[in-house]
Amino acid sequence: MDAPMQVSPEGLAWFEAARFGMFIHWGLYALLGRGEWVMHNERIAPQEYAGLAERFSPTAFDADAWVKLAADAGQRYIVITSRHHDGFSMYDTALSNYKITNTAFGRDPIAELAAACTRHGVKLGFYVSLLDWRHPAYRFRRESGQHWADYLTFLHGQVRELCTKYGEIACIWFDGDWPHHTFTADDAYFVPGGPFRYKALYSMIHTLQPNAVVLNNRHATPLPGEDIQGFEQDLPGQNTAGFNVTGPQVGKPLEVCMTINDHWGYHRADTNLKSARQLVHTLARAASDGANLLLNVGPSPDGKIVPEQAARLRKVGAWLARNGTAIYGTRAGSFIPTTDAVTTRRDNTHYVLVLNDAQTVTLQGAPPAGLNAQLLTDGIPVTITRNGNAITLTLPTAGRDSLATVVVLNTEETGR
Ligand code: FHN
Repeated sequence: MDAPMQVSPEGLAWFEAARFGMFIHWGLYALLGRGEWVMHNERIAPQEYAGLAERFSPTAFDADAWVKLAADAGQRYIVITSRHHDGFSMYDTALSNYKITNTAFGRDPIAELAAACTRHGVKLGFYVSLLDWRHPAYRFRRESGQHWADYLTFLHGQVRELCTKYGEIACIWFDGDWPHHTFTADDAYFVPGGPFRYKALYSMIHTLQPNAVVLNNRHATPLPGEDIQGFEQDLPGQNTAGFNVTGPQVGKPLEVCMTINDHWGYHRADTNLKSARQLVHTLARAASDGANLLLNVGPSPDGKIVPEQAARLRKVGAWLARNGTAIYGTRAGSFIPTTDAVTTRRDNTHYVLVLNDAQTVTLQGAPPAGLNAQLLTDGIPVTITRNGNAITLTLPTAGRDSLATVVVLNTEETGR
């Protein structure tokens, strides 16, 4: 019998209901504090870059503190970089000596995170870079005499490790194969030496971890075996960052990944943080599109989640503690999203997430008669006025939430 090629229905349902996750970009690059692309951007030779491993000593790393923060933020899963494009493994792999357990730090943070995730009821998943700026069989085949098959053995072997060493996982999140990107002399060494053998890779994951979803951030329509369609730095259907050239595939579960500031990896000078209000609005818009939000933090080289990022996450978590029923386990909204409001839906209940401070909000695509409306948090009634296919809600002045106010609309309608 052929190996299963998709996640189990239970795994997919869990992932879709989770709606909010923490992305963590953490690696040697944190030491330089100029983002995770610093090795390429500043043309640092692999040997020189490897010197960072001698200095890497994140003694403040506390897996429980990280996972507790995610839980406090209302994030139901964590996706951490097991190996980014720089080729340094952040766990105790048997397939490379270029790894965190060979530094003075000597610990396996991913094992510690896996244990902490179990303690705090958060799921753990792994980012895996397909691209490797250092591996002899990826970048230096001519010099090393190694072959593309050697890289595939390494890559598939690492994925097997991640699927077998750390208990049940949420996902494997691939990155670094970008079919729509035009390579130039500048980044010619990014080009893989052959196919990644996705069918075998995905079958292995789905066999070893039947409840884990596979996502490949190829900025393209998902391939067979990819369970989720991802969007980078944009909501589904938008393409302000230039990555999302293909629109959302109908019926596919979606995930948006986004930075809190303008970098994934730790960047000392990047203080352009999105506010808690902006983050709540992005989470609401993603949920109203039927998408999860995987929100990134870039921990510092000493192993701490940057306090300004943590503070924003806690504010989002406090909002979710009041309003999470409008986000978790919901489906995309039935009303047309506007700049003022978006909606999500659970059966016959619609949640209107009001994103401005105006007293009225108008929604197009009104459901049938028999509607009633109230604020989610304290049940204060909201007035509904109909005008053809539109409804206008008049909100009370009391009970408003400075991040986003949720109105519950109940209808007798069935189905979507
Ligand atoms: O190049 C990476 C980047 O460093 C980061 O990991 C993001 C996360 O979605 N993905 C790549 C760009 O597509």
